[in-house]
Amino acid sequence: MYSAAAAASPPRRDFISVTLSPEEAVGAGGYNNSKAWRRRSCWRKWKQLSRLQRSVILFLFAFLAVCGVISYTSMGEPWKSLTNKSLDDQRTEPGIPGLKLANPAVLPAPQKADANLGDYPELSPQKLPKPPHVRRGPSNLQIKPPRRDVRLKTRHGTSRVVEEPVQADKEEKTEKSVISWRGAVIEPDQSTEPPSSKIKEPEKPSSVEDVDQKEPVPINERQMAVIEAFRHAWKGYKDFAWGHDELKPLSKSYSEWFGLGLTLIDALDTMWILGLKEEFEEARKWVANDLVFDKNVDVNLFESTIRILGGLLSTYHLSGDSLFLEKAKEIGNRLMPAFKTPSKIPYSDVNIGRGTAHPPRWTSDSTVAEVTSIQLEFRELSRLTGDEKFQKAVDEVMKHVHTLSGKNDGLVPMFINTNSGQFTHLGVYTLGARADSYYEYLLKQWIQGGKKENELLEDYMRAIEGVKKHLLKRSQPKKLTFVGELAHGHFSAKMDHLVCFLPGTLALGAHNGLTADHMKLAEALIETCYQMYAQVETGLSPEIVHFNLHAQKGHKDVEIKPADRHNLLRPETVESLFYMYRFTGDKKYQDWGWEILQNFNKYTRVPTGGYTSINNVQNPSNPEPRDKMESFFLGETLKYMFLLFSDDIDLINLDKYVFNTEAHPLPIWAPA
Ligand code: DMJ
Repeated sequence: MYSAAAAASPPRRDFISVTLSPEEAVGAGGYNNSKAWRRRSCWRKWKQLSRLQRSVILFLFAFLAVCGVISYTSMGEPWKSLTNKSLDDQRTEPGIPGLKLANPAVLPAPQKADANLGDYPELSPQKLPKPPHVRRGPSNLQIKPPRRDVRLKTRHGTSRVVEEPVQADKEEKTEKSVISWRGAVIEPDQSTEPPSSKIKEPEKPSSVEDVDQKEPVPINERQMAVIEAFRHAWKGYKDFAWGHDELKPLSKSYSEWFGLGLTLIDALDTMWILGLKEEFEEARKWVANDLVFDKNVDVNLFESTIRILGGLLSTYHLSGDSLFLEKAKEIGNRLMPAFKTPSKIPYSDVNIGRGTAHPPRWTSDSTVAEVTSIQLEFRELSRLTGDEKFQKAVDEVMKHVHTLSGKNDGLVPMFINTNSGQFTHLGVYTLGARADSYYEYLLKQWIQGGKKENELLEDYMRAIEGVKKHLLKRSQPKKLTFVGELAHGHFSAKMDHLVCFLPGTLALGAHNGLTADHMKLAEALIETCYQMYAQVETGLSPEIVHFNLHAQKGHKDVEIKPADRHNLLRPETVESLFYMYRFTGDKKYQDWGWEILQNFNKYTRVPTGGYTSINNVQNPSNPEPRDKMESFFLGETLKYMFLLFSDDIDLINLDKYVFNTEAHPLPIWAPA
């Protein structure tokens, strides 16, 4: 039994103590290691040696000492760089105490030019010396460094000097290739040489002249949240859908559309912009080893142009890696059969293995937005390859559409016939599905081509007037300006989420010198697009809304029909928020985007990796996940989020790049 007395008295311990004096120990032949004894014994032994033996030992000591000094000085450098490297590994993200930067953005931490560059060849897109697969980048990203030193800047605000070789003749011959903090290739003057031996020197875009020497802006906390979201999405794709078109995050599987790794290709330049080097390198390996276009598969011309061709071209521009240009050329060539039609208006589908093309089974029509939103990509492909056929084919479509009758004050119908070349289903006008990016590409081609192609501008200006005249109305009770639709003279207050590209496009036009009026309209429309999120229970927009034209008690501006209440993780509103913030600096646009990102995280994030489309934005307790992550979530939505939260106007400078309709930046060409 447990008693209080037993608990109070400490337990008894028995022990024996033994003490030995040093003398006793030695006398007994024991071990004595005292310092004094050791010194006496050594000296006695030294004295017992002959003079010759002592001289030999002294000489050996002197020799070893000299060797030691020499080897210490030669090992110092690697040791120092090793120490620096481990410090770099531990550095934290500026502005976010304690947050370790697992993957530094675009450029690695400063290193000496010659130190440890070969340590991580597979992780470093900006290796020195130049890796075999990276040829020189496109001319628009080549900027001439100062002669003696090249100052490289990282997004973390650090900079380093790469020392150039001392010998002048070596300087001329050595082909150096380093990549700046934003991925632009900085090389000694090579602008007379083409990117690849087979490729004609591309026309220089305007950005050649501008040397970006400003200090970069560090990544902020919201951008880090985007990186985290991207990584989460990528984890799902990598674990369950690697090399396939789309992730099905709930069933932990994938869906195939073209069988071309659509998500992976769409996400390449996003990874580059976000600075996810490891992920980028892994994806690059897949493109190099596993991306095969020689397959008996039907692809949609428009979708594969904007996602695959566009994605490869922009990745080529950002990375300078010729692999992507080679792949772009291949897919470009394989898509060309689509243009072999009686009218030269391309078919919607191409079999990229067989080299045949056809319209959908039920019609010989193509969609207007599809045939008029492939131009930025094919024109750029011609510029890079020197092969005019790509540009000729798509320019012909635009010229033809320019002359067509059936428009309503610049507004186009949704279908065009591939035999007759005429618009069909006349009388229905929308800025949404099937017509949307026609308007976007009028402006963007004009910008891409150096603002010289007047017909494009004319068509764009006329179309915006058409929008104002026929499609603009204001809702009740908040008087939100929205873009409806017109069907045979009847106005419908229906607006697709897709239309939310328009505020961004209008703002881009105003930035490029078009009427300030367009900016006013952009401001009004982006407010509406934001309300399409804010007025909904989950804070996420449905695919389509209907606006109330008459005030009714208890009714909001936005009404949602049961068939329209899904959300596919689409980018258009975030895209426009990005343009609006770039051009106005008004922080409210960043705050709106931040709200949207948080709601994506709340209602569409799948714990095991990936994000999913949902069926019901009106039900926060069960948004009904659809089990699909569209490739544009990584290609567009998260990229525009990251750019929206950035205060760095040089992070894809809008005076140097124009985004295709899938958010892949392509260079603006210099005026002739
Ligand atoms: C993307 O593929 C492109 O943005 C296209 O222009 C419209 N649809 C999706 C995104 O919503």
